[in-house]
Amino acid sequence: MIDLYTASTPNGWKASVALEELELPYTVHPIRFSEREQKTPEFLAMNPNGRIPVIVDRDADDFVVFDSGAILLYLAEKAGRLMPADVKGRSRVIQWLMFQMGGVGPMMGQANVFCRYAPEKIPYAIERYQRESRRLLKVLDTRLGQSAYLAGEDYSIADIASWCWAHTYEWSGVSIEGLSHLSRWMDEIAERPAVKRGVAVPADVHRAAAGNDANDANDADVTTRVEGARSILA
Ligand SMILES: N[C@@H](CCC(=O)N[C@@H](CS)C(=O)NCC(=O)O)C(=O)O
Repeated sequence: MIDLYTASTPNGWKASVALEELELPYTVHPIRFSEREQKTPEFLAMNPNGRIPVIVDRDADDFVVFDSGAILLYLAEKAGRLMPADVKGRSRVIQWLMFQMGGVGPMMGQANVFCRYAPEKIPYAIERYQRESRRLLKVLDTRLGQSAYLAGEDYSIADIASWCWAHTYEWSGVSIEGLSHLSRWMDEIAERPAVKRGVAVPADVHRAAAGNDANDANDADVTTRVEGARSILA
């Protein structure tokens, strides 16, 4: 069993989508940013960076993995799927995974912050991050014009990593007009049952807890889960 500490964000979805694709059993522990649960000593003991996602593999001596790219690699290697075993195939997956971790995610994240949340609208910052995000999406589009998936003909963790960010393009105010290969790939991946289940995490946990709408999360139950996690970590 794997414990997943997460929130409903692109980096969080990478872990839940991979767990769903790999059909690995896991327990979700929603982390509330509003309560700064990702900055508690207990959480920082798992991830010194104070960010989600984090997994704890209870079947591997409570081995902790933080950072979404490292989590994807760990899960793929553990399950022996979503990444080829041969050196070149593995390298192709890692190249596109690194491309996402160092580029697509950080740039789209900054575009989102500066166009949506920054108290002061700074045109230079908004344009810089949106332009760079669009450029990176164009790189994905060019690649996807050459092969079905980013690392070749097989769906891999590289696709999960980039899809979780790319499909939020509107959120960052970035246009995908003219990027037909990217659109084809985004639409196709969005239809995967495991992806649909993965992006509903942890909202489904909230919904189940509240017996109601995702926005009406039962805080008591969620707190119980986090407290439970804390007691495991203590
Ligand atoms: N490099 C990290 C970044 C993780 C990250 O930025 N997580 C965000 C949500 S997408 C977070 O936890 N934000 C809360 C905070 O910054 O305190 C990864 O890929 O896991």
